[in-house]
Amino acid sequence: MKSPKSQTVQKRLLALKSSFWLFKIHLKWALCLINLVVTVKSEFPTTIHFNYKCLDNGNYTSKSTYKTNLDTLLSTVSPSIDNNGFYNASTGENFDRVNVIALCRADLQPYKCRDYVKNATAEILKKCPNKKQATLWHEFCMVQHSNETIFGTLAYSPFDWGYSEEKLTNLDKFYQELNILLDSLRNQTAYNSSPKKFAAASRVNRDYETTYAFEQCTPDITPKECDDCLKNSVLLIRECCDDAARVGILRPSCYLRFGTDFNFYNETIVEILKTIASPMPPPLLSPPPPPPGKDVLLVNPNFFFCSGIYFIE
Ligand SMILES: *[C@@H]1O[C@H](CO)[C@@H](O)[C@H](O)[C@H]1NC(C)=O
Ligand SMILES: *[C@@H]1O[C@H](CO)[C@@H](O)[C@H](O)[C@H]1NC(C)=O
Ligand SMILES: *[C@@H]1O[C@H](CO)[C@@H](O)[C@H](O)[C@H]1NC(C)=O
Ligand SMILES: *[C@@H]1O[C@H](CO)[C@@H](O)[C@H](O)[C@H]1NC(C)=O
Ligand SMILES: *[C@@H]1O[C@H](CO)[C@@H](O)[C@H](O)[C@H]1NC(C)=O
Ligand SMILES: CC(=O)N[C@H]1CO[C@H](CO)[C@@H](O)[C@@H]1O
Repeated sequence: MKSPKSQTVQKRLLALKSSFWLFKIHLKWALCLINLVVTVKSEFPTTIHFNYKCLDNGNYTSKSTYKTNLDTLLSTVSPSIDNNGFYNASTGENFDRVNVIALCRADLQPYKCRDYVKNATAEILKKCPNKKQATLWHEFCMVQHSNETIFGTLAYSPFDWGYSEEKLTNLDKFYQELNILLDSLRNQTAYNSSPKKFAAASRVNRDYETTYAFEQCTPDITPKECDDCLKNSVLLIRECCDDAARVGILRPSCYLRFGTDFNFYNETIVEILKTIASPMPPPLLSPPPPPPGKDVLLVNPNFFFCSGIYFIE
């Protein structure tokens, strides 16, 4: 990993900066309205931010089979991405083989996922022209293409981050509280049994009204790998981001974001997905009694149950 500190100056105010200013404007209006309406719900930031990394591991030329394959493959992403917001596919043979993975943030409606992913697949070609390997994080989705196999592979890098101008105060207390929230979300994200590997929640603490956090992994890695990926992202928080009040850590295999006061995720969808996922019955609650005199593979039903859902609250 390269030293995150050295990039701090250039990275300052990256992705989350203008959403913060938007938020401030919203907040002013919200404060004006607060006597009139009981609940003031904030909206998603309207500005779409992009982070991307073009890898210097091979170029393709504009007339090549590789380019044709890449264009073809990227054009299938938006129409084919599933309702869980995940897509992986490959096309071509040998040195012309292209692989792609796309993942939408779990709190998006499918039609928005398709729109954003369409935009992201077009952007990645613009941002990383002629590059065989590239990763782009759109505000609401991630697209990655490579000539190497990427499906089912835990990838910490390339990685990137974004953070706000607004700084935290009372750091030790804040990070202590934040870690409780992030650890519990990490467990839920990695070990929940739904096809969407994510968790989101908020936590009230003394100095900041509320901290909101969101974690997600691509569904093609193991729970343990997801857990490791997010653990690494948590460790980066205090190194990358100047103790900012809003931070996003972007990796190919996992996504982590938190922010104070402003709820950046769609709580309605998060709640719906929680109620769908929570009561999931363990698949083998009462296994049939083994027929006498035969060897059987005993499966502890608690394994399924315990590796299932960890919704706290
Ligand atoms: C991907 O491209 C790089 C650079 O052209 C090459 O060194 C590498 O072997 C390729 N990988 C595969 C799996 O073809
Ligand atoms: C790819 O092209 C860039 C310039 O666009 C060049 O600097 C780089 O060395 C090339 N990489 C390879 C592996 O040929
Ligand atoms: C992607 O969307 C952004 C704004 O949301 C827009 O500025 C950009 O032009 C779009 N890119 C493409 C390739 O359509
Ligand atoms: C996360 O889950 C592990 C077991 O899977 C458990 O030991 C640990 O206490 C859990 N942590 C939290 C914060 O829930
Ligand atoms: C959140 O999701 C709900 C339910 O799908 C939708 O009606 C609402 O427009 C979404 N909010 C935003 C800000 O996208
Ligand atoms: C969910 C999904 O599309 N999975 C596919 C990803 O790619 C691998 C390898 O090409 C397939 O085996 C999976 O079915």
